[in-house]
Amino acid sequence: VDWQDVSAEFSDILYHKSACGIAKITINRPQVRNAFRPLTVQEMSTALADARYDESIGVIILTGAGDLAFCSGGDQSVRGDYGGYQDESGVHHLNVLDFQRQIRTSPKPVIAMVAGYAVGGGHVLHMLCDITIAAENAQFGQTGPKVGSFDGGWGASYMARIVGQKKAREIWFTCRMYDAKQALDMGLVNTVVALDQLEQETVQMCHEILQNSPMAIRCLKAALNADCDGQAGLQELAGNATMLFYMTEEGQEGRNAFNEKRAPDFSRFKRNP
Ligand code: 2NE
Repeated sequence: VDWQDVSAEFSDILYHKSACGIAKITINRPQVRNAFRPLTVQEMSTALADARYDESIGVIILTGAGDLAFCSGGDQSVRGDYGGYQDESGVHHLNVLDFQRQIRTSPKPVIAMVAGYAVGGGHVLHMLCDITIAAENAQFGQTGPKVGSFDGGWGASYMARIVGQKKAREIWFTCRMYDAKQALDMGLVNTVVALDQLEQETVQMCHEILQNSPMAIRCLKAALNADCDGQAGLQELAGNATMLFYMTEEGQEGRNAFNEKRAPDFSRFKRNP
């Protein structure tokens, strides 16, 4: 892939785009196994929003720099005593939870490309991605109960949807690590590939997705989310229905009638069975 580096404004991440429609967000803190601090999350969020609004982009890859880790979760060295991770000015954040929502509601598929450790909050991030491609050296697990933390949101409930209630409890209660093969067997990842093939295989998956209807994929993602996400999921799915309705002559007749100060005439529109 002919990646164009568009990272200029960032310090904790790298941000690349390809002419073929892929954006790649790379957590670039390999010295701490790509743990995120508030700034890291803020930058990932800015990049993901950019990819969402860039019409040339159809798929987004989320990954970590180097071969040793995708992401090791929240940076424990800046975890404060007042409910979050401290930024430069001492304000405490759990902004990764907002970023989780952003991945979830991105109408463009987000693919986790995992080499090495995906643990703690990093494990939850890969789970929230639509698809995970793992290298053979990948290791997965939660560490919260060991380090005095937990994610009882999607980190628990969505995990249980993926691996089942018994396994989710084992993963959280024991803080065991699982290799790529075990993760594949649990349905936590889509495929396992050789480390030196990781990006190639991920890009291949992106190309396959890019050939398909963006609207169909967008609606399918919202529908799959809606099954798990309660009223927020329904809102997302219904928003797509509204978007499609606005694109129809029937929807436009209502707007036109209002703007032209006349009664709407819906008589020419069929009532489909
Ligand atoms: C990731 C893991 C298993 C890697 O082990 P290993 O043996 O390959 O590396 P090592 O030596 O542990 O780590 C290398 C360097 O990275 C730092 C380490 O302190 C070490 O630094 P130096 O000794 O070289 O100076 N490092 C690694 N992970 C870090 C982290 N998360 N924060 C700060 N520094 C980190 C192993 O390192 C590990 O288990 N890491 C901790 C994983 C963890 O507990 N993450 C936090 C979970 S809680 C969370 O993410 C969270 C949440 O639950 C809810 C909301 C938001 C966040």
